[in-house]
Amino acid sequence: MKITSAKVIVCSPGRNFVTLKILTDEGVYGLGDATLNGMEKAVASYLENYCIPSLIGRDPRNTEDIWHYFYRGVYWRRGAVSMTAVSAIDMALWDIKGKILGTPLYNLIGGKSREKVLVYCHVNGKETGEVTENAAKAIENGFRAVRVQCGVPGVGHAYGVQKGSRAYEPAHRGIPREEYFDTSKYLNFIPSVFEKARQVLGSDVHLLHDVHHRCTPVEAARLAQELEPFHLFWLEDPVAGELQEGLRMIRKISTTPIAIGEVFNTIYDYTTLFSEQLIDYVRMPICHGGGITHLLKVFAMASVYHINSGFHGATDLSPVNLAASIHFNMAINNFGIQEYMPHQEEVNEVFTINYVFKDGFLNIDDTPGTGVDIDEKAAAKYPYEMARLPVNRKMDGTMFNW
Ligand code: CS2
Ligand code: MG
Repeated sequence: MKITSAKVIVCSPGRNFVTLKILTDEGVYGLGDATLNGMEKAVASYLENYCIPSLIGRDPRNTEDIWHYFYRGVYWRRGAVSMTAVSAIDMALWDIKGKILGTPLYNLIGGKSREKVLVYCHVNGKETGEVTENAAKAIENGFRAVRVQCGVPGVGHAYGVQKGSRAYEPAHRGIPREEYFDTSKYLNFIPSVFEKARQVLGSDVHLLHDVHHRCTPVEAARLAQELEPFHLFWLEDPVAGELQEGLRMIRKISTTPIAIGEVFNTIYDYTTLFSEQLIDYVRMPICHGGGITHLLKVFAMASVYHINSGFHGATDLSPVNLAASIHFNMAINNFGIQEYMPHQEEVNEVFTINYVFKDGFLNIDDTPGTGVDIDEKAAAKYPYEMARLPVNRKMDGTMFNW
């Protein structure tokens, strides 16, 4: 069996997505998600100009060797752009493997450890009352876990809180916007939101919060400590985490569970975090963290240190990635939770999906491979439009030292 061609499909049904399609001499093809929010064309170009020419003629079943060829065989290893490309290749090859063996992806990586996958949704609001009202609605709609983000008094626009009733989307068309943030106002305010949320919502629902890497270690430690009485499921990306040792201070001071790494892309971003047990959940998603092949290794290591999965699942990751994540979460022993934000309607015109949300969980069917397909004609109706994530400054205009 041989790879005969591969193509990169860039489309924008509401937001930009990059999909890799690998075709074989047996007529079977596989799909991989290569979307990197705000850097879509960089990944597409790396795939088209550098990866695809060396994929042609290889046996698609050799997932391990091909992974090492594209990771270790490349002089300039790692980095978000190249790892997103490696992830997409790997995902597409596992999709092919499932299709030729006639079995869903989860069967290839351990079978089912569970029948369905616990998810959390996003809940936002301009102020505390709106947040608790929206959280109550989400719980009524079946969610058992909600991520709570709130506007901060005195901070014009808090990242992670959508404007008006539009679907949450942090990227904006055109060049990056510059936004302003005040960490001390944020730190003084956020614990009161969770105090209110617990009063209104009770103690059963899982509450999560995303700091979006906006604190230094000492600020994050204070926040984790002050949120302790409200028993969060996790505090996400409290610090940027490039300096892995920075997490030690948070851990020493608080028992609030920590999730980190939606912007990480290899196991080497986690070695200190794992071996010193500085975190509880891994955020690195399949489409940015080296695909199925690499994440199986990451989660084998995480399991030794009692660390669980908590994959990134915002709408800027495509349905191909979400389906692969559900399979992965079904199979591994150390599953924690999956982020789930339903995609906009137009996305379903382009992608055919095989998962469904019910009573707080995602369920997936037993279509061979990953189970998601793309309609290329529909994709062509939605051409790429540049959209970028914002840049953040302190109120006085200085760039942050996060
Ligand atoms: C966020 C994302 O879902 C999350 O946890 O951090 O919304 C993130 O801001 C975007 O995915 C960035 O592309
Ligand atoms: Mg996040």
